[in-house]
Amino acid sequence: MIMPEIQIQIDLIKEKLEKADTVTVLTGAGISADSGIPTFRGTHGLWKNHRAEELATPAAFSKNPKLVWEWYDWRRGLIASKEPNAGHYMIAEMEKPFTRFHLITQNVDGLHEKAGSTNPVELHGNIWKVRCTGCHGISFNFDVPIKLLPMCKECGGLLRPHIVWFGEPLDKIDIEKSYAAVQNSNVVLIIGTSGLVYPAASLAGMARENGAFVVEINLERTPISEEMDVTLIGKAKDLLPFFIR
Ligand code: BJW
Ligand code: ZN
Repeated sequence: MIMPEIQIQIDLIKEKLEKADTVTVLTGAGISADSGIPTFRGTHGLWKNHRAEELATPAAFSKNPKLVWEWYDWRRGLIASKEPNAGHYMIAEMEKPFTRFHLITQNVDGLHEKAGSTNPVELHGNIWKVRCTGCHGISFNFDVPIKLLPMCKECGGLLRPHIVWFGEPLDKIDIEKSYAAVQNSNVVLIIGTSGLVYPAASLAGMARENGAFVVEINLERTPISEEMDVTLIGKAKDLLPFFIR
């Protein structure tokens, strides 16, 4: 049973999507929460009493690479046991009806591609890739568990997760693609992100300034809700099926 005020919001979003030819979706950890992957913030985001913010930094890795790798190894094991949910599949389905469709994700779990999305921009990297701290070579590594500490086959250097940590720059091409996508979209959907981490959090405002109709789907309002045309409160996996045409 859908509340009438939510139905009005859904109908408005559907109308905007009907008329749109360029659509961008930005996702965060909330889309994968429905697959059983914990989000970063809130009480469920803790790992052995460490907060993600304490582990996902270059300083934490320099100080204690084993601790940081143990956290990533735990997360890789968890992610490997999970499957995409209806939300991921609906987003993959949304690629079809529009002339241009862009998917930007802050997630590193690879579940969008597993659900069939083609070429998502992975703003914060990918947990299945490793990067050498010596020669900077990037490769896939799907070992679960991964042998700690992992070393580079080319130069013997220490490998790190190919993930963007706090204070590190995002890939220039990824960020340019993301800005161009939101600046040229008729509709932008911001799904399951707390809107706390920049520059990803700036994409909603940028979209709105450029005339897009901006929709947020989240369990609760966020610091970027003010920048939205509509905030739909609910689970991504329950709400996204309304927008398939
Ligand atoms: C559901 C749901 C359901 C639950 N359905 N919803 C401007 C202002 C202030 C600060 C900065 C700024 N610009 C840059 C900064 C600094 C910093 C930053 O943003 N800090 C803020 C926290 C204050 N940014 C950076 O450092 C970035 N780098 C940078 O800017 O570099 C500049 C530079 C240039 C040149 C040289 C050097 C530097 C890098 C940011 C990297 C973020 N990395 C992380 C960790 C690595 C990934 C990993 O290990 O997995 O990425 S942090 C973590 O947060 C992770 C996430 O991708 C990211 C975003 O989190 P997300 O996805 O929003 O998850 P949650 O948990 O926060 O929220 C989940 C949401 O889902 C909640 O709202 C729920 O309600 C909802 N939800 N279930 C729908 N079923
Ligand atoms: Zn190397």
